[in-house]
Amino acid sequence: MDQELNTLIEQAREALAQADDTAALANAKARFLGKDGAITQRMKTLGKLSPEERSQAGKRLNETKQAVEALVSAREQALGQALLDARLAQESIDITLPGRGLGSGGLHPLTLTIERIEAIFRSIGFEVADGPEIEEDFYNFTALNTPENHPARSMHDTFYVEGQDQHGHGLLLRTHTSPVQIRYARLHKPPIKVIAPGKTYRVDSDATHSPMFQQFEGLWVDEDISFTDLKSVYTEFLQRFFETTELDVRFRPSYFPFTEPSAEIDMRFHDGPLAGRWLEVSGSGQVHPNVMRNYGLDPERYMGFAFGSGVERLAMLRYGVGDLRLFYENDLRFLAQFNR
Ligand code: 2NM
Repeated sequence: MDQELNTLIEQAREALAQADDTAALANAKARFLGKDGAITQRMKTLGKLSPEERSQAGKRLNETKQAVEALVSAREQALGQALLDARLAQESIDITLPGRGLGSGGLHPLTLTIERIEAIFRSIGFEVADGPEIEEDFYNFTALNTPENHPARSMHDTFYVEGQDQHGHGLLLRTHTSPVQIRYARLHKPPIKVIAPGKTYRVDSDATHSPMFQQFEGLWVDEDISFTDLKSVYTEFLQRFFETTELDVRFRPSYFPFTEPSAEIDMRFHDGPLAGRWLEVSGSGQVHPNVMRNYGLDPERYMGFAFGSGVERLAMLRYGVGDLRLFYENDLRFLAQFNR
């Protein structure tokens, strides 16, 4: 009997040593201590023995059971420690690696572009003005000589805001920054030299149009100026913006309700990847007499020149960006390139 139980303990020791995960360990444990396990089976046979034999055999069997239980818990501990060691080794942190750094952040390429535009125009005597993005119908269209039935006023082109302001005026998201110039011109005496950069909104969305885009419009009102002043200012701006005098500028007749005559401004690089191609960069013109009257100024006395350009378009040309949408996707791999 003793010999048999010693063999049982040795078998358990061996089975447990071979169990190298929790499932195998549970199986091995069940083989000896489970409901049908070797030790449990023997417990059940004790009842057939005489009282003296039973006490003796029971004592021996209990000792055996305790020995096996001790083996099981030792194995459980060893295995648990091994699993923990493996996890720690796998999830360990190499503290000798260099840190990721604080990531100092930077300005958006369109913000950098607007700052650049502002600096150039300030240096040639222009002020920078801004105004509301939710604008009154009057400042956005009516004051700019845009008739009631003009297509730009349709729901297909303009985002209208529900309700009215406290004076009963219809509201919309400004479609250009010209209303800022109306507001500015009504508060200042000529000579007026101002640019109005900022966000504008139109119902439009594809590879070259975003429903929100940024513009800067310029206005110069004085007594003795002519179209040549507009030409020289804008040409100077382009040369400074692109950091080269190796470019041509042309004014091509066009139409805007708020200017007469009106012109598109095209430019052409002499060198580089875009060399030789005319690129449209701005609209422009002489301020329409009706608009001049809405400034509160006499069109017989004052001349005005205005232009309106897209910030995204100029930034794309300057940085060689092929898709407008990159500016608005907030992908850091794109944005980080402008802050090095
Ligand atoms: C453009 C093209 C031509 C423009 C006109 C005015 C104002 F207020 F003086 F009437 N501001 N901006 C203008 C003129 C804008 O954008 C394509």
